[in-house]
Amino acid sequence: MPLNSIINLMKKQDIDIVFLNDPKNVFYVSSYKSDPHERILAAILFKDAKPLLFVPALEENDARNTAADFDVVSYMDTQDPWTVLATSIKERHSPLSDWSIEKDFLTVERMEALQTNFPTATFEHNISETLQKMRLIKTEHELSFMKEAGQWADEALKIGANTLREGITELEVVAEIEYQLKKRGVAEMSFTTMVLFGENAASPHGVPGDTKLKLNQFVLFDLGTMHEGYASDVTRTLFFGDKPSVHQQELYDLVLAAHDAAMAAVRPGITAGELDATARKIIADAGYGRYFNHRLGHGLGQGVHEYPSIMEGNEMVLTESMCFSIEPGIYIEGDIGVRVEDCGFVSADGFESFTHTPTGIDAYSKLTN
Ligand SMILES: [Mn+2]
Repeated sequence: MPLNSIINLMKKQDIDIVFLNDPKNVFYVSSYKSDPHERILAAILFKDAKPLLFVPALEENDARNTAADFDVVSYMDTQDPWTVLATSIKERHSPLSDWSIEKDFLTVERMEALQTNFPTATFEHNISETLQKMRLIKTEHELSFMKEAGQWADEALKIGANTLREGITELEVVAEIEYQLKKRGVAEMSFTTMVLFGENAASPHGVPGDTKLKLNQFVLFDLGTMHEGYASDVTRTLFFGDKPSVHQQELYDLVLAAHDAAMAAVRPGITAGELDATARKIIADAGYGRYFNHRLGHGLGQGVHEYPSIMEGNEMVLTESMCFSIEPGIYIEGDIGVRVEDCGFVSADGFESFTHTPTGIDAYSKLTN
């Protein structure tokens, strides 16, 4: 339980109050997920008292029904939230001197409001890094959500593959994937769904448009779904047509070899930089190094921009239950783009993927029969 771990840490380090207002951290400790926009949402943890969840009045019922370990306190838009908050905190009969705050998130304005209301308190401790490190290592609970998000991403690829036909546009394929997923209860994608035909895939961050699909083209899908607040992320490059050219086959096989080598190299103890190098060497040795123009992968959790970053120079040691993507690619402008990506976690002896869609240049037929 993240909440108990933090409270134990507070006791050890003699921290009286932890003030969290990053919605991701609030969700992590309370299970209450919300985007409060400009309003204040905060989880306040005490060394010696029950934690508080501070929410706008319109969210009070949702928060109460979700955050069982918290007392929920709310404020109306017409009230000064800081006055309400300060009153509730002072009622806790817990020491209020040493605060730990999110130095990477708390705005100066909010910091000043806290100082005004608690003039004798100190705000020196920084809880940000502690939470980042905790969130790196997923609990069983989190892993189970991510596995389910991965299954839906696999399903999305299947829908996408079965939608392909000559003349269909990239955006039509995106629309069909998201329509079918929503009908099955998937409310949210992890990021903007990407479907790119042929040379459009030569931009790793390409934007789907009205390009029509032709025979003997690659179709690059990069997508993910959210499940219970956790993301998945998968990429497949499918060959649509009769027979790939030698060039298409060569580049596809190269990217897949890099992907497979990296997947096989994961184990507790390898560094992020070493893992990146494993895949990069295969592509570079074949002469395409300069066309693999991004890091091998990124961390994954409540979003797709978490730690660890799987890139050259990152000496972070990968350990069990860290989650990330492995996604080598080759991009040649005006010609071709190929990427193969799976996401998963470090297990006791390797990499366990959340996504299981077939790979290989014949994957399209496996998804559509
Ligand atoms: Mn990714």
